[in-house]
Amino acid sequence: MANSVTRREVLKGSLATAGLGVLGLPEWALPALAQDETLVPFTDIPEDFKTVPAETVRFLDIRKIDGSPTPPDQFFTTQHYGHPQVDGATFRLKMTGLVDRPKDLSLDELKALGQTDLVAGFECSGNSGRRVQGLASNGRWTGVPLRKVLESVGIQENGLEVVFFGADHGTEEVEFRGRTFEVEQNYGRSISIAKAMSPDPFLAWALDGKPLTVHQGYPLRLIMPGWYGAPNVKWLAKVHVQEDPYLGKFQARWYRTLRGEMIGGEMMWKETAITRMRVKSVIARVTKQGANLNVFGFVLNDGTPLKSVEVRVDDGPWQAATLRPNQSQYAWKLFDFTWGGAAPGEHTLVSRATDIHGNVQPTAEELETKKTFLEDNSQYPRTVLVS
Ligand SMILES: Nc1nc2c(c(=O)[nH]1)N[C@H]1C(S)=C(S)[C@@H](COP(=O)(O)O)O[C@H]1N2
Ligand SMILES: [Mo]
Repeated sequence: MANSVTRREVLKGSLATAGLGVLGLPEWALPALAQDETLVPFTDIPEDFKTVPAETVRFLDIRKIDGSPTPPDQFFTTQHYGHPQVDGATFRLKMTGLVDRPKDLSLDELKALGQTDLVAGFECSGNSGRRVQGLASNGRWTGVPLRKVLESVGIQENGLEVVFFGADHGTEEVEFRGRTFEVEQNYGRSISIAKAMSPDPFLAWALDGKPLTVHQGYPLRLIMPGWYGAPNVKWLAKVHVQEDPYLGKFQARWYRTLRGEMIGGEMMWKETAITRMRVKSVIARVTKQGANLNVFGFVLNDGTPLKSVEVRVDDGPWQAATLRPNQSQYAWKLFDFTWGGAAPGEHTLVSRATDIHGNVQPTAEELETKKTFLEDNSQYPRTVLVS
């Protein structure tokens, strides 16, 4: 653990005397603690971990999660081509392709089609322990159901997919049998017509009751409740209905999972697109109160109700954690676990979530047949130093 805050550094109290938490944040930036409650430091956070590694990239400091949705200025953020500047006043969403009435819709016209409000959390499919699980957040979004927008233009019978293009673009190399073509393209993702017409997807213009920030896709983005970040297209510029599957880079090539599964006694290798979130629980904060340790964390998944969240301390048995009430089907789910009588020293804590369909959060070893690093929902053991 050469790369981590060492036990010695924590013990000698250098961080405490500087008044800084392990991520270099002042302690007051954390949710209010009870008077007799103190933060228990994690010893597994890489020393060089920064929550804001670049102007357009931000990780959430998951220790700051409380019961309310993530504030926009803390919401994690990342993208491929940087930030396009879009003027909300002159903005028009282009509706093109296999539709009866192609249209350019202003924000006001979209708002007149219907309004829905949903707390929905998501993580980047590349989120993992390497980023202290900070590529995840939970927002309250306001927007218009996608179905309403599609009904207003009418989908033609031969339409198969709806493709969403952002205003952001870049030059990409497209390889074909040893030849490479350089083409300019926009960020694009697609879903089936059936999914597009289902009640869930919506086009959001607000986060936390305010217009979207530039980071989150101002003025309009797609929200796919229960799905990973990549399909949630920001700076939405064009919605295009087509007869063929969309095979753009960020749909078919960049965001892919290669995984081996035993099916009918045979190993089957599958390459799949990044869609629904795999069930993942994360221990986000540990505090000490008297002789008890309060262990707190979150779960993200595809919206399937959970059967259980369990916590294991060191080599002990799995023990049930308590789930807080859901904010919505698609909000992240928060859990608490109380551990009585922790001896001073370093301990390992790990959690695992199980949904009602029997999907169990796997261990890292159980994920070994997943060869690509996306969709890493493995159990995330945390080390803490109890004083
Ligand atoms: N237009 C556009 N939308 C995009 C992306 C992008 O590069 N361009 N990146 C996607 C990815 S990979 C993620 S994880 C989420 C991040 O959303 P956030 O910045 O609001 O957290 O945006 C998605 N939507
Ligand atoms: Mo992502």
